Amino acid sequence: MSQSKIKRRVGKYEIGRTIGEGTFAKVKFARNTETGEPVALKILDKEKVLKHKMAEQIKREIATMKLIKHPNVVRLYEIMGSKTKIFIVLEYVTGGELFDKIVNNGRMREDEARRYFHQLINVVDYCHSRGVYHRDLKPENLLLDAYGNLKVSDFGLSALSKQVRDDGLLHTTCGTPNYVAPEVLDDGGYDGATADLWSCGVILFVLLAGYLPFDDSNLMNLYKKISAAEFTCPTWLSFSAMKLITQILDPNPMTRITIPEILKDEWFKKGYKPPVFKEKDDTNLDNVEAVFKDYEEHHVTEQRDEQPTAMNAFELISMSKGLNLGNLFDAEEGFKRETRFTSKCPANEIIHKIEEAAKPLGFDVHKKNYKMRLQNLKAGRKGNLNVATEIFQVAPSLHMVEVRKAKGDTLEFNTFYKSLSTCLEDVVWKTEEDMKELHV
Ligand code: ISQ
Repeated sequence: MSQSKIKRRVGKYEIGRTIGEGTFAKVKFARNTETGEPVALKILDKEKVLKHKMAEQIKREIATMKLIKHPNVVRLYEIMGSKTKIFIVLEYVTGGELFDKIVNNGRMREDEARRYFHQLINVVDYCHSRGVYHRDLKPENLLLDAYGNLKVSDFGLSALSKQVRDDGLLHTTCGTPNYVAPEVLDDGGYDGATADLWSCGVILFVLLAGYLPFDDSNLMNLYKKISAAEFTCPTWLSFSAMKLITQILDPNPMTRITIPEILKDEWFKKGYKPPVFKEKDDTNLDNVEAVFKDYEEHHVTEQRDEQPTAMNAFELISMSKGLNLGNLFDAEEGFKRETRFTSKCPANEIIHKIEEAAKPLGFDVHKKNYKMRLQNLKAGRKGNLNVATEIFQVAPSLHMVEVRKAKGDTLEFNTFYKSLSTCLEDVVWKTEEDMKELHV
């Protein structure tokens, strides 16, 4: 027999496999059931977030991402909250991580690396112009879309410029050490803009060399190498590429090359195209504060959604009257105690209509997934009539509804079914009688 599929849903999103996992968040593939559009759903546990005093940082992340609408940045579409979780709905990109290309194919040709570097600098320039510093630029945050364009993700550690201290500098140390600027490791306070540029320099080096400029199994030695900007360029690097990398990987943030200077650099300028913005703003981000609070009216419903049991054509025929004569007639009374009809309405609508029809007839209605139990409150000839219904999916837009007497008098069941089918006139497509006529 066919099996029913358990699907998890959050609001209008149907949740699929896990595509990423971090300390505070899990990222799952999901699909918008209204539009069919795929999304990446970042799921945060509220309790964990509050326990680690991360709420402010996450609110900041969301506020930051709201400001960022760039073709090379993963878009934030929506944020939702349930009693226990926060859901961040993000653009889904299919090209994997940029650095998987290096892992699989080794270093890149200069033209290819330059194209990604152009896109990265465009993103960083755009973010900085809005007072947003990424502070965690690293390989895992560099994704590719289906066209091979860069998509920078995860602004989890970004900070708005208004959060700087009196000295005008940022003070949090974070990020993977290999990509982190020396002044960030020193923790004497740093400028987010020049620190991000250092990480871009490390990324460019890796694209062109195929390995890291600063690496050591010993963390102290790694810190020393980064602080002294102790790296050697591979022999295959062009002079102009080497010159640019050396100007970016300058351990002194005060003399490090700036974005306006990079835009004028000889190696960088080759084939440079400024970004093209063609944005439609369909984001729904008014409720950032609300999802963190315990306001039930703002909570999205989370459900494990049991789909109607799928049924193939063979199963459908074998359930129909012509082939399956068992249990259809009550031996004592000669009346049917089980019948079926087909419907072209969605399963939820069928359930709603059955409920609407049964209640005025004096039935108490219990629903569980795509099964219902209708209990007559008044006792009949053989006690209270109980009717069980179940919906089976035959095709995406065709359902079969089974209506069965579970308890009580069969004659009463037949009378009930007659009244029910009158109320369901616009739901029923073919009754069992219609189907019997088709068979003979
Ligand atoms: C978008 N698309 C694919 C994977 C992702 C992982 C993390 C954040 C966003 C993503």
